[in-house]
Amino acid sequence: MVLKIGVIGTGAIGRDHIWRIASNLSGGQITAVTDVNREAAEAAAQSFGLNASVYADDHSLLAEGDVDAVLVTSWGPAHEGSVLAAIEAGKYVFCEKPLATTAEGCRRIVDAEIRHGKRLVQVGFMRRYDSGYVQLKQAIDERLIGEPLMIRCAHRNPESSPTYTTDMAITDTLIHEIDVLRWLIADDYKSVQVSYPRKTRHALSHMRDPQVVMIETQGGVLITAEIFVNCRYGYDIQCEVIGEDGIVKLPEPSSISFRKEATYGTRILMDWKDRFIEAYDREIQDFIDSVGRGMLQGPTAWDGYVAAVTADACVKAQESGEREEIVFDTKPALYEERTLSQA
Ligand code: NAI
Ligand code: ISE
Repeated sequence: MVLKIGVIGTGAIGRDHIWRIASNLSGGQITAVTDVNREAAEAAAQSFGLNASVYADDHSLLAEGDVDAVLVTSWGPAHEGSVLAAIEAGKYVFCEKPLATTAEGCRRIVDAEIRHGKRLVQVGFMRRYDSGYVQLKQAIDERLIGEPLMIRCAHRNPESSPTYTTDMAITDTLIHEIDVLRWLIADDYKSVQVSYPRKTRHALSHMRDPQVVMIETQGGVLITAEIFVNCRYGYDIQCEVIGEDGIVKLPEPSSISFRKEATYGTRILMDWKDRFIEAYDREIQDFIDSVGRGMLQGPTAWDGYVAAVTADACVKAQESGEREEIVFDTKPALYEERTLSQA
């Protein structure tokens, strides 16, 4: 059976997911699209020979479109409304991060899903599908390094856009580490503190960049995460877990090495789209397959909620300079079962 999919938001990642469903993946067909930018929606509807229907907004797409599921790939502030409307319509929904821009918004989605009585929502935390992180998790679960004690990571982007602000380093960027690290070590967060080193001359005047976030987990693991969104040299994701008996490190993306002009080197990717291309393929394929089986197994709305609560505490710590507590509601029973990529 082919899953009929509607896309809400046909910007960069919306078009990227449309391309992968049309070209790389199996079992899915884009039948409907919408975007507040009608021209963008119309162009996407005709891309890759799709001939999908264009709708004025998410509500009309959900009500009139021939869709079994939707991808929410619009701007973050629009996610909550579209996800709630999809749940209301009883449709499966894949939502790009952030699930909602506030913890309260994520909680409303969790509550709507609980009222529906079944998981309908998968959040786009694609790193859980990256083969490097999967290998790290396997090594930790097999106790290769004993108990994890510390994690050191870095999230570096070559440059940030003029609309990017200091808090977005948390809500837009670090949010990936916030999700993948708790999944990696099966632990939750307890507190956070943020420090700023000297500012790079490449950052715009309204921004602090880089920054260092220190998170303590409930199990006592200390995470140090550097976020540097104007590093210039490349898109670079680093993660190293230091345990009682050894260290495991995220592999570098595979690439040829070269010898030229007295240099031995290798290229560094510049774009998130390329760095995690296989992970995006796997997460969307998993969504299509799981909907087909009637049971989602990817990152949950609860994971979206936990990430938002943690991000809120990180932003508070950015502002206060103090150590801030991270406090979650009790995990609802709907999210208790442990599946493939759930924490
Ligand atoms: P973008 O700005 O390129 O595209 C967003 C699109 O959504 C635009 O075409 C805009 O017109 C449309 N839009 C806004 N409000 C809408 C609404 N109410 N209904 C329908 N369409 C609406 O942004 P981009 O980079 O594609 O990001 C979209 C989302 O994906 C963001 O939440 C972002 O954080 C997330 N993202 C995730 C990545 C990942 O690594 N998982 C990578 C890049 C983005
Ligand atoms: C972007 O929205 C993403 O999700 C990328 O994965 C991240 O590296 C980047 O910093 C964000 O702006």
